[in-house]
Amino acid sequence: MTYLAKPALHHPTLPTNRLGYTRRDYEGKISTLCAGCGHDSISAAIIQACWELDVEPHRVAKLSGIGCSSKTPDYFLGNSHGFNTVHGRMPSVLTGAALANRELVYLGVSGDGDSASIGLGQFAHLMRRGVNMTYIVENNGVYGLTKGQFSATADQGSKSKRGAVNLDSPIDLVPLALQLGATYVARAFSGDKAQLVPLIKGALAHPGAAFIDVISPCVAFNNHAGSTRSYDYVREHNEAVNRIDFMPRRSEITADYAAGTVVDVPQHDGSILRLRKLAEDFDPRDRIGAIEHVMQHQARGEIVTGLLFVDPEAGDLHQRLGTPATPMNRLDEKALCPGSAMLERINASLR
Ligand SMILES: Cc1ncc(C[n+]2csc(CCOP(=O)(O)OP(=O)(O)O)c2C)c(N)n1
Ligand code: SF4
Ligand SMILES: [Mg+2]
Repeated sequence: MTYLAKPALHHPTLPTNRLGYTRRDYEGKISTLCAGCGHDSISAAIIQACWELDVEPHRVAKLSGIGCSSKTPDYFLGNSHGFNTVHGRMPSVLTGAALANRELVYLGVSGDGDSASIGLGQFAHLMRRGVNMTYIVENNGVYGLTKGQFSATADQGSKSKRGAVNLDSPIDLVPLALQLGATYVARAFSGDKAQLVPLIKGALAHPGAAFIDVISPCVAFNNHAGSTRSYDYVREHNEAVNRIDFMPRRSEITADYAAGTVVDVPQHDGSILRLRKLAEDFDPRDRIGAIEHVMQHQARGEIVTGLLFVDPEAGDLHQRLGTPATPMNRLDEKALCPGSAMLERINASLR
C-alpha cells in the first residue's frame, strides 16, 4: 500500500513556477495515512512551499526516522533524494550528509516520538551544532504508528482515547531548541496552511539550524475531548504571535503597513522575513524572551504559534568548521592527499 504511484498526467493549464514546474512536480506517492491526519496537511504545505520557492527537486535531500510522520517524505518531492533512517537517528545521518555535500537543501521530517523520546539526544546535538537544515516535527502527542501510546510531548494530565491520564511532565521541543542554539524556531498548526507555508519557506531559506514544531492531530488516537493535541483544542488555545510573509531577494516590497505593526528581518541571502505583529510585546529576535513567552503561555494552557525566534546573523556547522566551499564528496585526490611534505609539517607541528 505504501508504494502507490500517482498518475503523472496533469491538466495543461496548471500554473508553473520560474523553473517551469507545476505543483504536481513536487508531489510524491499517494498517502496511506488515515483520512484527516494532520501529517498529510504538512506534506501539502511542504509541496506548496517548495513550489513557490522554485526549489529544484533534485537539490533536496529529505530524511526521516520511523513513525507515521516519518513515512510522509514518500508523499512529497518524489524527485528528490530520500533516506528513511532508523527510529530517532535521522539527525546523525542528516549531519553526515550535510557535511559531505553542502550544496543540497536538507529537510528532516520527524515525529514527537522519533525526536522527543528515542531521538532526543540526536535532536539536541543537531541543534547545537547548527547544521544547515529545516527540521519539522509533526507533533501529535502520541506514537501514532504503534497505536497511540503517550509520547514525551503529551501534556501532563491530558487523557488518552481510552481515558488513561498522562502523569509525566511534557518535553516542549520549542524552548529546548531555543536553549540549544537553533537560529530559526517556529511553532505552527497543521490546520493553518496560511501560517505554515511561509514558515516553511523561511526555514528552507535560513542558513542554519531551523526548527518547526507543527501540532498535527492524530485522528485515530488523539483527537478526543481530554486531549491537548486535538483539532478543537488547538483551534481554541492557539495564540499566534505574528504572521510572516517570506519575500525572496528578487521580490519588490510593495505592501503598506501602519508603523509599528511589522518587523522586517533581512536574511544573509537578501531575502526578507516580514513579520506582522499580533502580540505587541513579542520580539522574535530575543531568544530568552521567546523562551519566557512560550513557557508563560504554556503554563496557562495556551499554544503559542508563529515565528518565535530568528537570528539574522545565523551561521552553520560548515562555517564553524571552516570546511572548503567545494562539497567534500567532490574533492579530488590532490585536495584530499596534500603529499608527504605537508604530512611531515603537520606531524612536526604536533610534536
Ligand atoms: C528502535 C525502535 N524502537 C521502537 C520502534 C517502534 N516504533 C515505531 S514508530 C514509534 C513511535 C512513532 O511515534 P512518532 O515519532 O510520534 O510518530 P507518529 O507515528 O506519531 O507520527 C515506535 C516507538 C522502532 N520502530 N524502532
Ligand atoms: S495513526 Fe494517527 S498519526 Fe498515524 S496516520 Fe493515522 S491519524 Fe495519522
Ligand atoms: Mg507522534
